[in-house]
Amino acid sequence: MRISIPKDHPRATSLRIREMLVDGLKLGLVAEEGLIAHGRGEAFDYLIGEKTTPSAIVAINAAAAMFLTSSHPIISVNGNFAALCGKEIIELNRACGAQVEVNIFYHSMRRERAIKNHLQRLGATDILGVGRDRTAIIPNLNGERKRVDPRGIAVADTVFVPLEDGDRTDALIRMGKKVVAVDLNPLSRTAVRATICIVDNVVRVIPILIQRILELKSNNRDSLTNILNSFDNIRNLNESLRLIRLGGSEISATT
Ligand code: PTJ
Repeated sequence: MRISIPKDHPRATSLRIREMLVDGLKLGLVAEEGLIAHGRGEAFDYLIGEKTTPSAIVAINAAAAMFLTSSHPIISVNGNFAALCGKEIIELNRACGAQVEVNIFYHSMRRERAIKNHLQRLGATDILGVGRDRTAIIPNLNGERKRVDPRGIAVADTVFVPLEDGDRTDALIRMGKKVVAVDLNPLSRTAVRATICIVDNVVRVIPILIQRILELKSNNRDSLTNILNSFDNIRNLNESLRLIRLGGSEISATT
């Protein structure tokens, strides 16, 4: 049921993000299980105060440097990401040249095509990983996610995986690829196994990431490599946990 969310509702933004997922479900982009996965994310978002933390900014900076130093980066898109950030996925593709590949856990041809059509309606031109294009295999991975496009994830040096389930991150790392993840849960296997994990809501991350890529574009390779070398994923995850413990969202009488 759709109600008009009062602008001054303390959870207004969070409720609007929920509605984007419900709309995505109705459009056939999001798996039913995607709503539950979002709920897990929401709980962690609450704990970090529903804002981008300083440690997330450090990770976004490193992710921007990673995109700009990669020769074949790929943006992997699942149902939740398509529903939450459709327009921004195209902007990210234009900002850094990374191609877009659909790769979904709860696989169906219908949903795969719906995600492709949705992105094309928003202006995407070349979407990989749909239908007969999934002829390459990620080794050491079970399930349909192992089937990827031989022009995309299979040969990528860096894969961007927002809202991931951990198995694939692990398998991609074992293939020698760099993995940039966005996951609100700093304890998840994805977060721990990724080369760079941004602990923040993907809705807030992508606009900042695009802006940072555009700002860093004119930097030389050495300075980008310095940014990457000074980033330590586990240290950054621990900083995110420390911020949660400190109370990104302090209890007050108005909460
Ligand atoms: O479209 P499909 O079939 O590929 O399915 C996508 C989901 C997300 C359903 C699937 O990959 C899945 O089940 O994922 P998991 O294992 O539940 O992991 C999703 C992770 O994303 C969890 O750790 C959540 O905390 C986190 N998460 C949820 N919403 C957000 C988020 N992280 C960042 N931003 C969010 N909005």
